[in-house]
Amino acid sequence: MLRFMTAGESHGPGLVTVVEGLPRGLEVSTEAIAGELARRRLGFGRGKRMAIERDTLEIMAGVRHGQTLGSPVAVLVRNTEWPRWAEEMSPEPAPAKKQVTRPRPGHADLAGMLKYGTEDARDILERASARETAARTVAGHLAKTLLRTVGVEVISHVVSIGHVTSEGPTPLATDLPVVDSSPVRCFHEPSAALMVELIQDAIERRDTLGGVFEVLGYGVPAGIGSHVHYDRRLDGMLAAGLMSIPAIKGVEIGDGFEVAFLPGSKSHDEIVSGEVGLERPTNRAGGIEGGISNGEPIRARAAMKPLSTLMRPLQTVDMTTGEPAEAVRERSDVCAVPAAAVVGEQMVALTLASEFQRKFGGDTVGEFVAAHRRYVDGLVERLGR
Ligand code: EPS
Repeated sequence: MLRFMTAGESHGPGLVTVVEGLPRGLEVSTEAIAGELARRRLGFGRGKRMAIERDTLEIMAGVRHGQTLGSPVAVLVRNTEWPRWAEEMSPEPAPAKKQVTRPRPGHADLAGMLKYGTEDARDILERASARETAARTVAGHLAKTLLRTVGVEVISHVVSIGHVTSEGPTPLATDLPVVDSSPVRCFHEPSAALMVELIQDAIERRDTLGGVFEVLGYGVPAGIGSHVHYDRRLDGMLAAGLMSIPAIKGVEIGDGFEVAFLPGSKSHDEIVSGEVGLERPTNRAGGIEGGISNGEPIRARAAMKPLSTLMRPLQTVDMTTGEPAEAVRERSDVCAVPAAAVVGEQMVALTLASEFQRKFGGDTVGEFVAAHRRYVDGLVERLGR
């Protein structure tokens, strides 16, 4: 099993990721991790910080001469903005100069202040910030690297921003560079242009926008996940992973919400005996039946709410005076759906890699790949593929 943990505040000195459970012999490079981090920073509608800050990273443990050792991998991503925040966020004892006392509706601010007994929302918002997803991206990149050794690719694309929905087809794994080159990571250029227009309009109105993204997992064989325990169902684990991304309020697997409006005759994927074994003419189930992958591409969507930091602030209460007030205006993004989609890839990759590890195990990449090969060969034999 693969486990990971992140630590770090948005404006602290840096983010730390520790990933445990990777086999020995996985090829890892600082440059490749940096490439993944750069993908998360893409997207029209992100704030000023993304333009001025760099993600400088250092592998601190678990890798030698470009390969994992089998020990925990630790990576540090420094916040290059730290010098500007060194006093405000200092770990040394000192009173805070400016407290954030006007919680933003929709943000973790108020609930966190109540939970932790503080009148300074900075203690909450620093960790609730989506900056943390940079650390997850490091872990997700390692998970993807492991999955690639057995031919699995995880990609994402933006399906909608606000009321604009993509008219395009579902991208294949090889289409990822095209998706990444879109300013909103949408696979249909005319729809992308409309999304950019809508975000531009939101910038001018000093508002924010949410949307929906889809994550696709290609090359996942049948048999990942389980129907026997509620907490080992692949759909449940994917939903939890995606829902854990900041600002995500809805998740569906395959045609999830749509089939709830249809009869059974139009909701399932019939099984036919084709030329190369069993085939499914459709994939409404999103590659998962009964909590187990069925060999079709994994398809999961997540809905992101509009970000709760508005430059035209919503009504709130000042927690020190109890008086009505305007919510605090922290620097933020107008739309972060393209970035969230990249984070969605990481959560799906981490979930899949963990389940692959559970099924195929091994202390070395060689053992992992061999166990996967044996299993897939067995499937091919049984299905006549
Ligand atoms: C974020 C607010 C902005 C974003 C940040 C997430 O931060 P700042 O207030 O420092 O400009 O830039 O995202 C990142 C730093 C990142 O790396 O994704 C928030 O409120 O969640």
